[in-house]
Amino acid sequence: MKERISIIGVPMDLGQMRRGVDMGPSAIRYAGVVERLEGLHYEIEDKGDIKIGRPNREEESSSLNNLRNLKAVSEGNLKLSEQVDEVIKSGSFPLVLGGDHSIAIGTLAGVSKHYKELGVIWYDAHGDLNTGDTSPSGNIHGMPLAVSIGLGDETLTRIGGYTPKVKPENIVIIGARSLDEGEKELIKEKGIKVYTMHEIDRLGMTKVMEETIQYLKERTDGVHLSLDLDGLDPHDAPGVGTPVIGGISYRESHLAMEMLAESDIITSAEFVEVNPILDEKNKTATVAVALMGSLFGEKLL
Ligand code: B3U
Ligand code: MN
Ligand code: MN
Repeated sequence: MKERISIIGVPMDLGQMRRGVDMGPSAIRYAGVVERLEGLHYEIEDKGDIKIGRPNREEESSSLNNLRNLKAVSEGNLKLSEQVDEVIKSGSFPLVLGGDHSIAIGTLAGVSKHYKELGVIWYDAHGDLNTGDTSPSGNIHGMPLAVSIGLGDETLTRIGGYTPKVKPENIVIIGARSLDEGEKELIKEKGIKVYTMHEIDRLGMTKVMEETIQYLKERTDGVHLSLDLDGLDPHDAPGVGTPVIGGISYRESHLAMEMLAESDIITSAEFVEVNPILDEKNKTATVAVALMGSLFGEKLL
């Protein structure tokens, strides 16, 4: 792991319908992310928040090709990709705070320039593998993984000037339990590795992480962790826009982060979908910060 971590906040709420997730970066800062990581002896640079434009009334009410707020989402992601790129060039570890999951489009556009075989761990209740054609909602936060493998609207897939960002065989999805039909087909067609809740229950998180780490070590030269807090059970992370019961527990998630820290494979990370308006006393942001602690090497003893 690098010695310097650069935090980038992305107050994006336009990739979905519930307001409040734009306050995620503030909630995570308030929960003490800087202090927590400084306590682990990292040098922390907080780069503040990316400015996200507001769509005008007309843009907000119309949705071109089933892609809500396409213009503002793509512009925000372009800015994010440039910042992430700069952070990596400066020798620092990019830690991106969301915001809804549409921001993974920009993060991956910035990260993937630096790796030949970028790996991605997608920790999420959802697949986020929709395109405008398959999406039931038109919400771009349900599309970023599809975009990163080159599927969907060019405005999104071409951010950073190249596509795709990631190969399907370099992706591991963990925690899936709400997949749309089009996403299931795509997973099969592209051979994406998925540990649904069924496999997590059956194998246990230890085995799931051992296999994931081994799989990615064999084929990648850098791994991005994209952690959607709705991957966790809503009991442990209630402050998310689309909670799905039967999720990964707080303890399993800590174990997963600790095993990633031990493996030393993670080269960038983002924590997304924290919505303080839907939360209980900032619990979800607090959980996010605790998981970051484990990811960056915090130990119980
Ligand atoms: N798959 C659905 C729901 C969804 C995706 N991501 C979240 N919810 N958070 C969709 O709208 O694409
Ligand atoms: Mn997601
Ligand atoms: Mn999700």
